[in-house]
Amino acid sequence: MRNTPTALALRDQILHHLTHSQGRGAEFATPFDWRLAVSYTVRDLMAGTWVNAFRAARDQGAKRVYYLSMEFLIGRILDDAIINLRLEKPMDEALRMLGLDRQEILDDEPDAALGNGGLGRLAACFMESLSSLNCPAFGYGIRYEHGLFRQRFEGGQQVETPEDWLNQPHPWEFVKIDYSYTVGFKGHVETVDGRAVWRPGESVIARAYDTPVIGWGGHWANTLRLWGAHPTTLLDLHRFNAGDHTAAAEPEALARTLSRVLYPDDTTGSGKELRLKQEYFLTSASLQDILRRFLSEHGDLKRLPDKVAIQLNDTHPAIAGPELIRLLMDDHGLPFDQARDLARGTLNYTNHTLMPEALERWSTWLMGGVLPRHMQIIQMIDDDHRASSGRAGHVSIIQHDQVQMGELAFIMAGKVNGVSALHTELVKDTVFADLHRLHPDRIVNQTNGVTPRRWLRMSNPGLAQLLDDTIGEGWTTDLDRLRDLEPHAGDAAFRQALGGIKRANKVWLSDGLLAGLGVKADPDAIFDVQVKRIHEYKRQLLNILEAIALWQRIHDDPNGDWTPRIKIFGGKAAPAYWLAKSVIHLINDVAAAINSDPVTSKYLQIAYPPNYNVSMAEDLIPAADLSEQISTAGKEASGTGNMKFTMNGALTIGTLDGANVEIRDLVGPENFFLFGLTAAEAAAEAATPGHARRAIQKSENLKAALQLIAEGRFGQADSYYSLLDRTWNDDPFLVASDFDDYFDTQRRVDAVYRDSARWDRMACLNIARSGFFSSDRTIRGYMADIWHVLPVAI
Ligand code: HBZ
Repeated sequence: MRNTPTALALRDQILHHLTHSQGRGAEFATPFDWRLAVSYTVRDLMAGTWVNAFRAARDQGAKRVYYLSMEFLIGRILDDAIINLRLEKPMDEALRMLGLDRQEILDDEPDAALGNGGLGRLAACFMESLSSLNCPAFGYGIRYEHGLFRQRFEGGQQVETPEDWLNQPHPWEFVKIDYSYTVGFKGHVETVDGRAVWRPGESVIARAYDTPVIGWGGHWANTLRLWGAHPTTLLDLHRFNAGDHTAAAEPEALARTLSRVLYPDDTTGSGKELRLKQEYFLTSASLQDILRRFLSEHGDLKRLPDKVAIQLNDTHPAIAGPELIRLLMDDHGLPFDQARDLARGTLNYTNHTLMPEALERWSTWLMGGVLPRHMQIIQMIDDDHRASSGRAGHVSIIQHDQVQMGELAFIMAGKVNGVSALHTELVKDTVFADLHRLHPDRIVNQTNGVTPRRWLRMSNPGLAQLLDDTIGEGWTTDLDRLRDLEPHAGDAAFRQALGGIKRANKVWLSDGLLAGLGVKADPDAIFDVQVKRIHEYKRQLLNILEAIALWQRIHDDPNGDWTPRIKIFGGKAAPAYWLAKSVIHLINDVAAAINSDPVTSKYLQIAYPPNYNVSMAEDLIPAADLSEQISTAGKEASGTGNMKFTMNGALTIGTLDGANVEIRDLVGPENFFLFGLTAAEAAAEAATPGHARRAIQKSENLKAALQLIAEGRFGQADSYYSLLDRTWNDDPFLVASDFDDYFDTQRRVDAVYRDSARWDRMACLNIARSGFFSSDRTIRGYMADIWHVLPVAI
């Protein structure tokens, strides 16, 4: 067991790093210098555990988990590391001794925004849980120089600027220059002595940059290994000597584009060659690294499935099937059948969406050009699968000259999982119905979860303290213990304490909103929060239309007994997703009109802070009263924000979609504001011609709200013609059909909020019953049902 250092020792180490790592004297140091000195001090305390954990796994011949993901949305590292190492108290004291402002130091750290949204953040929560559970694991990803773009608003519209977190030293990483692999592209395939030999036309070097991920208590640390792309030759000396200095640096520039930027499309794929190359770059480097480690530890390739479990985070690394077969056949001389079986014994695939536009497909022309050997192997896999599945030849990986990555991932996986109970059933019934009939045991469910260390202990220290004092610290690693709070729901003093913490979080957020946006949020108003990517199916439009309708009702009766509310939005739209961008514009235009209305401003305010990211979520979620989870039923695979809100004592207004279904079952229907069509009803409604127009005609509130937009009451009407046209004539996500039920349910929220004893009781029960949504539970499920991996003791 590690000894916790004293405050004095920490202070001395920070001063040591200030001099010896930053080269600064204390009197000249900026917050940046101090933050780096503090980070190096904390990193020193993780490194020993990290090295020992790797050694223990190796000495015990343990099976390891490899999580392959194009995204790891980790956010800031420093505070999380301090908390998991249990350093809060001595570190606070050390910073005080040095006269430093703790918050200023923490806020200096840029977010590592190497992801778009839920899928990337899930990978980050999983990494933390794997370490907290002593499960030997590596996360493999790409070290993007530019993470997800920064968002600004100009005239209410989204403007994107590049993110540049690596434009400064990144104190957490260790470069492992000896772990470098060549990754090839293009070229041709030859047959030499009866064996296929791929001669790539281009290649780059993948270099390992490691970040330790420390678990709770500092007992174990795994590795997040991010690949940076480097040229095989640094400089074209020929061209340099000929005087063409720019062209001489081309190899470097070309290689580095591979790890330059994160693709900002989430549910809409982009189909670009560079993206395919990035996917292969990640996959090939990771598999080469995995095989190298396996061979050095175990030797015999037949044991690969006993020692290696690989998880594919969506289809983005699905080229892993053909790549692993290629390595086993072409480099190690195994026959196809054996290579296929070893690959299938090792690989598993998680599906995160049913949205047809998100299902990856590559033209055989592009795939054959960029990865000619893989195209041959995909053909072999496809033929083999068709031959082995009897007459059921109707499932093909290659269809209409396209390689379908979902089918490829499914066929090459031992297990395929969905991310909530409802989603998994829909995966069986829709996208993979035919494959499910052929392989009825392959699809399993693993409902998502979130790490309670970051999402409770770190982001809501007030609540964490109350929990420690009331039920003990055990909840941190065993979130089911939150159940012990249930008896306290009837205790007025406890409820008051809980309400007081929420109010303090709201005051803190109000101050931030006032300083940052000039929006005045009354801490006694309902803090109604919708934060997530902007997407039609997530229905931010439904929320803002409800705001317009409510504003009108308040105008009708300005002396009525309205419940004050502030609606807070956060989220980015994919840069090419015009309708989503138009929703952003509308929210900002409506906010401008409503916030400046003297008649209604004490009852209704709207705030949309730009550039929503992990750090902003950590400020918003603990201050929320109401969590908006209002996607069209059947469209949101799971959601994970919904879980964070529940744990932090917000009540949910939501549809029966994704993990909302499980949240409602667990917290109890009486503690959840349900509205809207079910998944089956929604599918039927969407298929009924004229549904939108009919629903709008029936709803006075909605018709009037749409009318105000069309009249130009919010900015210029012509900005919103496409949005209005889509709502009236198409409305595939059923904003109109669900509107009245949503509006009425919001009025029920208003009424319940006024009874603060009742509200606080419901909030308490939401927290008490949220234990299931710990990512520790999710990871235990993967370990038992998919990976067959055991934890390791040091
Ligand atoms: O994955 C999300 C789901 O929408 C959400 O319901 C679920 O909770 C979460 C974790 O399972 N999906 C994504 O976030 N998807 C992406 O971010 C994405 C990124 C790049 C793509 C496609 C999708 O090319």
